[in-house]
Amino acid sequence: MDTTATPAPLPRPAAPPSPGYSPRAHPDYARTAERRPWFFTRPTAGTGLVSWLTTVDHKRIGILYGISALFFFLVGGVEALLIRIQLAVPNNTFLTHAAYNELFTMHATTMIFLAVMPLSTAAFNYIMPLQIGARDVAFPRLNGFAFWLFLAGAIVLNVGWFVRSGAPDVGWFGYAPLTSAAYSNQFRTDISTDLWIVGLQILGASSVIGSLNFIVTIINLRAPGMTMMRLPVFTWMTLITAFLIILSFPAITIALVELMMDRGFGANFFEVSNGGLPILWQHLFWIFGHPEVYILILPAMGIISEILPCFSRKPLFGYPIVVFSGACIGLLGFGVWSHHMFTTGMGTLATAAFSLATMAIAVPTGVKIFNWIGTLWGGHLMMRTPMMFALGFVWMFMIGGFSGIMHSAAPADSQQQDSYFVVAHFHYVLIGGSIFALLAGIHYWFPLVTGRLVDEFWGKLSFWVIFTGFNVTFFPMHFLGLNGMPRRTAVYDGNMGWNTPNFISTVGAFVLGIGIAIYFAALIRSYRKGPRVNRDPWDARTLEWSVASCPPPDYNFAVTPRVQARDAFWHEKRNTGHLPAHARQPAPAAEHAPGQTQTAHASHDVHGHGIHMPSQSWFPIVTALGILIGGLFMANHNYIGAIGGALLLFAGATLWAFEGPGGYHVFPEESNK
Ligand code: HEM
Ligand SMILES: [Cu+2]
Repeated sequence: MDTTATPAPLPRPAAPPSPGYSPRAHPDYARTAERRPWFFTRPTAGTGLVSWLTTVDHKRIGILYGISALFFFLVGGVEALLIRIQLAVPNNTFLTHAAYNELFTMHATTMIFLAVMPLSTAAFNYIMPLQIGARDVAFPRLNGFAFWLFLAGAIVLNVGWFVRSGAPDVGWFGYAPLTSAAYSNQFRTDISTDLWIVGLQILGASSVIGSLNFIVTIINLRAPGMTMMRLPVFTWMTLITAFLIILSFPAITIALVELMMDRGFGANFFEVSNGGLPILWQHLFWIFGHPEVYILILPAMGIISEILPCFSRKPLFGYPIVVFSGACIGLLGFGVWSHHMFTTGMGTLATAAFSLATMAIAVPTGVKIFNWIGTLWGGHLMMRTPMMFALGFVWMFMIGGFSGIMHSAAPADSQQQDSYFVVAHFHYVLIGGSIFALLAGIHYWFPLVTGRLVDEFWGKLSFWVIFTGFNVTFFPMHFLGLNGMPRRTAVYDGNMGWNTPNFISTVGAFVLGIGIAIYFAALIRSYRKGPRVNRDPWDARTLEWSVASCPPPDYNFAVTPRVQARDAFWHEKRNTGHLPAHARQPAPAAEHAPGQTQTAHASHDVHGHGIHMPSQSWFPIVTALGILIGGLFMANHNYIGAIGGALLLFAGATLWAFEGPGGYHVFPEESNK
């Protein structure tokens, strides 16, 4: 099918008699409502709590993800500061060993699953559909469900702080046999490991559901003319990340089910005294765990690949290479999991093979870095805050990459393994990489989402404080590691020579914390009284900036964009001096013809027919509530309660299925006034 051809213009009928925005007033809505029992009435609140609980709009769901993720980012940050206080001086008694274990477990789990991943998901949700010129994701209610499920998983993981047996304390890697019944569940009184198992399962389900939605959206809902090789890089990285999620999460799902069987029902997968294999846990965990680190970094690479060209006033250097190296990283990421297991005694052949495969990943990663530098080269650099964070990303991600290559050599890793050197490495990639890119992205897209610019002075100040604090915290850890300081221990002796670097590191952590506080203060301040922007403040390249206003209207685009080239929006602004057709005022609308199918709408909306919008729904949140209740009872080994939760889940899903398609129409030229 030739998607680039422009269809012949249709005659334009007169303006519609029906009002623009009120779904209640629409004849379609009235007709469906009278035939249906009350519980099938689709909620219509446009503002207020109910509108957020029942929303199916990808932009609102993106905001929900973003705000929850930022909240958990702060929680994880406080946990980190507590850990750093404990390690500031030798033989400290600020924390008990038990509390320390809970803190480092929850810090890692929170940062990975409840902060970085959902922050990326927030951007996938808000930005990706706009970048491809779509009205929403493919399955809007499923999208809402994925968010509520995420929140349910986050709650299950964190309720441990408020119950007697405490928060999960087995490490985010949950190594068997530490997690087995014998070590952490002797008399069925300790539910913290069960909270960890159930919480991760729920989060996994949420991620897989969300990813399937993104994949279908990117494959099916691209604007006419947007071929795969014209896709913005951020959308490409969304697609690759989504594939990594659906291919890697099944491994940990299986591992967690086996662990649950071991603990709850006396199965024997991992208990070595009964003939089980603890190493099986490590394989299953890292088959998930290594791709997971690319799930954290690929969206960041996508964000950087949008920001650097925009603020260099140049197209991305080597677009196809950036895309293919991203796919390469994704594929290779599945073949290197055992580099986390060099010291388990896998045998020389396996060790050598995984060592080589791991080194190979540095190639596509390095290629990307050269492309970013090529983009900057000769560019007209605009040093605004998003650019500062993006440049910080490139520099610190390189440092993290170098130490990564260092422990890809098995002999070196057998020394570095479980030392602070590894802690330094992955914080350079996770904070210097993922978090810096996400902070850059928040500044970059803030005007799109809120209609206001962030104050440059406070933005830049926060960058320098964060940058300084981060390096002061983590750079000394390389030396602590090389001097033999082990990771995951609560105390150390005073005459090991580790005192000064540890103290410096703790001071740095507080500087970093202050920087983050300044960053958030700047956001909140700008949200209230930052200068307003109408549209496209950065003179950007991609379609999300071609919307008629900031924030974009509910329906995103009054007229579906048509794409002739990569960076078409940018070229059109340059070459013709005006905005592309879809970005200008929408055409007058036609009267809505009752009885038309949704597909007919989709193909006709261009001709002023009105835009078909999905209705809100209660059932995603009801279904997720069933999973939350069931999950909490499950973790508590209360199987009657768990069945109760499952029944609510079943009821929610069934009603959801029979709720019907819903939907209403919007007439942009009315609502734009
Ligand atoms: C050039 C690319 C990279 C290479 C060669 C590399 C290599 C490695 C290796 C060999 C280990 C095992 C260290 C050990 O013995 O414990 C490791 C650990 C780790 N890496 Fe990377 N890595 C790279 C990039 C990344 C990225 C992009 C992330 C995340 C965004 C990441 C996050 C982690 C984490 C969290 C651990 C610690 C896992 C644990 O708990 O033991 N790495 N890396
Ligand atoms: Cu790995």
